[in-house]
Amino acid sequence: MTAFTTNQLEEALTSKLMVNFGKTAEEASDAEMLRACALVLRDAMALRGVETRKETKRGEKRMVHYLSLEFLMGRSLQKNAYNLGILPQLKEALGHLGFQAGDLFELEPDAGLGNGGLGRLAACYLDSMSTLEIPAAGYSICYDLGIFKQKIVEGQQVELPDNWKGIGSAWLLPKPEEAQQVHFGGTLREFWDNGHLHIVQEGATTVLAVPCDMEIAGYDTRHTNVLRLWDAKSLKPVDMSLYSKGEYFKATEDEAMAEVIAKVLYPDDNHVEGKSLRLKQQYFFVSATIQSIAEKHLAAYGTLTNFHEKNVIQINDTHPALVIPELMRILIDDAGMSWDQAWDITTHSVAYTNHTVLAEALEKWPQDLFQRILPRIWQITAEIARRWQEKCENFFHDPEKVRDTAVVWDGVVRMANLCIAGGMSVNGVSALHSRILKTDVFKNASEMEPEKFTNVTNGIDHRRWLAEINPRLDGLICDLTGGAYLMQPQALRKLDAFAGDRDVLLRLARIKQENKKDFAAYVKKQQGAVLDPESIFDVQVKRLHEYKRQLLNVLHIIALYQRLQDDPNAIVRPHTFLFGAKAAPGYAVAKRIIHLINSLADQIDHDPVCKGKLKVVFLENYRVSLAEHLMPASEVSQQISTAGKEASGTGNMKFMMNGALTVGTLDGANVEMHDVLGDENMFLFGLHTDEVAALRREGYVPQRLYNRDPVIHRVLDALKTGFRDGVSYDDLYGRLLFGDRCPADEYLLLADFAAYCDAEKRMAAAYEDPVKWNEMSLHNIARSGVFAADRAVAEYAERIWHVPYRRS
Ligand code: 26W
Repeated sequence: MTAFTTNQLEEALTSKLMVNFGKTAEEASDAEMLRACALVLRDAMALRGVETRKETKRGEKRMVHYLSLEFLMGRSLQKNAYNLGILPQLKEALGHLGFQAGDLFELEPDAGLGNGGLGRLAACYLDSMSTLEIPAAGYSICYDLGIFKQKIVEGQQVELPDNWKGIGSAWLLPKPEEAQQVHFGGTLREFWDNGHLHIVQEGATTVLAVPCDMEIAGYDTRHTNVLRLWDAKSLKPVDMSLYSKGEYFKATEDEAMAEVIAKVLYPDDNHVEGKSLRLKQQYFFVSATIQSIAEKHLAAYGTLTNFHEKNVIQINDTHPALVIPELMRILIDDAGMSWDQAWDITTHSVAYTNHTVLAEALEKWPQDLFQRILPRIWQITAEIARRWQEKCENFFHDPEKVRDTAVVWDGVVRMANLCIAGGMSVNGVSALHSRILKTDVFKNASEMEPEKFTNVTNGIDHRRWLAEINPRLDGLICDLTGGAYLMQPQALRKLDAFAGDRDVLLRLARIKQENKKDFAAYVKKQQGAVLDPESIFDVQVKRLHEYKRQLLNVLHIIALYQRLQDDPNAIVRPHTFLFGAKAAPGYAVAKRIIHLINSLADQIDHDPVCKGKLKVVFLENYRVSLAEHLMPASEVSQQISTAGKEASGTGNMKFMMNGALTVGTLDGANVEMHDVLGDENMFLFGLHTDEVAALRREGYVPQRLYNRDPVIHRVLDALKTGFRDGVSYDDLYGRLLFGDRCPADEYLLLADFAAYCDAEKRMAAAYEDPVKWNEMSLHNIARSGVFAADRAVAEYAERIWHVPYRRS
């Protein structure tokens, strides 16, 4: 069933090079060959995509539409070759043609159309939906610029534009004939005709949405779905009358206005800005998407009355929440349905996933902005809000609860409440997170509509995050248990049986060692830093946010450093702390923490006492492709958020699957990791959610800890003094002890500090017993199957989407 033999691939690549670049393989550059590879694979996938859609139509199957403002796809060549089952053939063909496959793969830019967890989750789910043969499509914006490239200059983050489309666009197939029009602004005119009230939006600005499709091939199947990325174009041609008058800029003004919508991904993670361009982006992609779905549905069934039977729309957080009023608009204004019928269809089509409980991340739009940009959508939203509020009033008879659950209140539109009102399902992304939604964040709404609330714990694409990136470990697993785990991740459990097998543990240790060497070579090449593969690789990689507590990790390293000052023999095992994190460009505190990590790294590098004992490295520009090099080489995974704040985490799962041991709090999916691993296979520490709440109620005073605990005292003082670069971190010191327009030590770093140091100590001690360590590592891999995206997507399919899927 393979798509290509080596020979066929060689031929296809050679002719692609000739047709596209007028070159032979000998003449072609790496970049040209990379493009040729992408085009050859894209052709093969496009063919399968056509077959898949035909089959979906023929079988009148229900289709899943996954809407997300972010898809953090990373690279595609190796992944697609892997899923098509032609990775070895591709490598061989490239070799014959005089190219090094590894170099070519490394040349591909990441498609970084996302910030962090939410975007990467969407990418992993696309893979599983195709692999499980679910008719599905993803929808987003075809940003010109993805997440910024991070450079570290003199210890500080500098953002550079991420122009990924040069080579990256080879995967995209533009479909201009399927373009949609999206209208902004203008005024509404109402008139009666034929006993019907009609509403038209006059004087609106129209933007053309042009789809660019990226094929998503499943593993071990011909099933191929599509990720539809909307590009924004101006409808109006350049105004030549202005142009001929010499007003060149004015002539292209409309064009520039339209195209700015798809210009750049907002680099904010867990923090809303409330910018009008962001609202325009949301409506742009939502409207284009729903129009395109409705158009195809009408073409297939001739009516929208059965829309909900044939379509389900999953919205990735509230960012696409406008699907609810937009679908209502299409059903009422375009299809002429009554409000009640339209509402019935909408509330049986849309499902909402919440990904964060942070108050500053919950989307709220000022009513006047909303109304100005989306006048008709505002009308519909206001009517949804009015009816929902009436229902809440009749249910609660409590003004406080009515206020809390309202969709529009005090001139503000609350998107999460809109999703609860208009959705058929609301889910959190880990057991703990879903419980917090029910008992805290959405307590009142869940009392009214308990049946809507559910949990689907996140999962990751284990074929990418294990098999593809860690071929040595994949080899060991296949030797011991066969390749069944690729389609049945729970089969990894069989590895548990080898925990007592010294040979297996030794092989596992060697694999990690080899991976560490590879990673050290990679880092040397990328940024010149020298890692000692004999040291512990202790890693914290994720977006930089105070709740994720990178600063707690830093405080512990400072304490270690100070111990080393007192006693140069305090550390026996060399320890390398690796950080990788992008800070939102406007998040000043996060940027200060990055600077601090680099100041500390520099101090340690220049202190002879630390030589061969302690090292800190900040990995520049953390992204999917860097994570792919890093995960197989990691030994310790830092998952240390304040309990109750991390919705799930998915990095934690990637580390576990690659055999790293977790130092973590009982937060997000760490709780479920602990359920399968027990205390003995991870290093838990810190306050639990209820203890966090209790401490806050009592009144948390971090200064007391500072005054009482000499270690904390000395560590914090070092922040104030700073390091050899002369930069003082007294702002961070002040934030921890006194707060700064926020509570002192809002995320309870000092409260958890002692417990954290102890956990690191237990971890370091465990490392000294390699047999024990590797046993634990093996258990982590063995029990990670439950965190496969295939399991998560199967749960969505069964409990929320009600669509069949391939079982193996
Ligand atoms: C509007 C600004 C904004 C942008 C992104 C607000 C909120 C977000 C996301 C919801 C933040 C995010 O990525 N959340 C993460 O989602 C992951 C996938 O479910 C979880 O594993 C992480 O715990 C959660 O932080």
